[in-house]
Amino acid sequence: MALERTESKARAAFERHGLSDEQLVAMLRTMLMQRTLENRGFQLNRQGKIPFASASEGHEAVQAGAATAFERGKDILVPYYRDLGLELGIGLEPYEVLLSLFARAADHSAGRQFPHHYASRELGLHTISSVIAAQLPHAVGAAYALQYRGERGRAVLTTFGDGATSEGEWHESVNFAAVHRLPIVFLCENNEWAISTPLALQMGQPDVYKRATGYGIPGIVVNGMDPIACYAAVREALERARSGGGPTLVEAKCYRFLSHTTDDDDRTYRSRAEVAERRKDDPVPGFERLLIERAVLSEQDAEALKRSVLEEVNDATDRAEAMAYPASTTLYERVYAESWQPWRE
Ligand SMILES: Cc1ncc(C[n+]2csc(CCOP(=O)(O)OP(=O)(O)O)c2C)c(N)n1
Ligand SMILES: [Mg+2]
Repeated sequence: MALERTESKARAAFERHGLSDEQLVAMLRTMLMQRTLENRGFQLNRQGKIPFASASEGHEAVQAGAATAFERGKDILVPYYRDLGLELGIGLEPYEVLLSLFARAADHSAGRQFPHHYASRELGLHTISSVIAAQLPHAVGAAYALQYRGERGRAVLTTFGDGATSEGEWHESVNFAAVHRLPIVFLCENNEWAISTPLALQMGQPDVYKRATGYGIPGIVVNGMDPIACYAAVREALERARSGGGPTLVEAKCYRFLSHTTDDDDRTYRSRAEVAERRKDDPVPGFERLLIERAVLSEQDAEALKRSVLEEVNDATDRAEAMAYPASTTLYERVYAESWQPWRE
């Protein structure tokens, strides 16, 4: 009886924005999967098995929240390179991630895209470019197409880092979307670093969302370490976009815990003390603790969840590693649509 009362009190005090237990556990699973896969990428790189992996530790909450607000089969995602959790959250499989990292023939692009640069028509996942802010005019173009074709109820979600907001394309894209009231959400994952450039050297005032005022669109700021708050902010913005209310700029304040990629060494430009201090806000154990405290899942359930994620990643690693590299005779395939060879035209 006493236990029941405690449980119901915990549940009553819990702002879940309409998310069911199943959705909350699915969000935690996506976050754990993202963390485990990123870890695997670094391990495989250090073992000399793959040339490169990127790192999104610290971005799990914003990405799991945004992915839950995204409507599969309707919305279009135009992400940037640090969005593994968003991609997993909308349906990308861990095995597909490993195929990309191992650059095997069975990968969507036959191992010819940069690692972690996914694309899927089925999932509404636009192909990714590593050129900073280059995705934004594409995202705005997709939103313009939705509006032009009168496809109501659909929206584009596009993401970028704090550094990307210094690019001309960022300003042009936000302005164009604002002028035409396009169905788009601009989600900034502000992790305070652009490789080795700190926020203070990136912009004169550190709140990206405030720029929305200058373009005449709503701007929202959210704690990027809180997946439920991120879900609520992105959902509100996507609903506005889908219902003809125009664009929104959402800024999620997060932090990049690891080096920029496996090719970077962040010890050369920031202190271990800074990183250790920010780790106290780590959203993955934080969300797990919250869900246990609020009786959404038990400690045993959480342990089982972590075991199942690790088993899935181990299995995906073994399967992907056993696959063949693409044959050299297929060099020109799966680069352009329908294996088009523009240099032969
Ligand atoms: C146009 C362009 N300039 C520079 C680079 C090199 N570069 C790759 S990632 C990066 C930092 C971007 O930082 P931010 O937008 O904050 O995203 P984050 O990596 O922190 O998530 C830079 C400068 C690039 N890829 N494209
Ligand atoms: Mg950044």
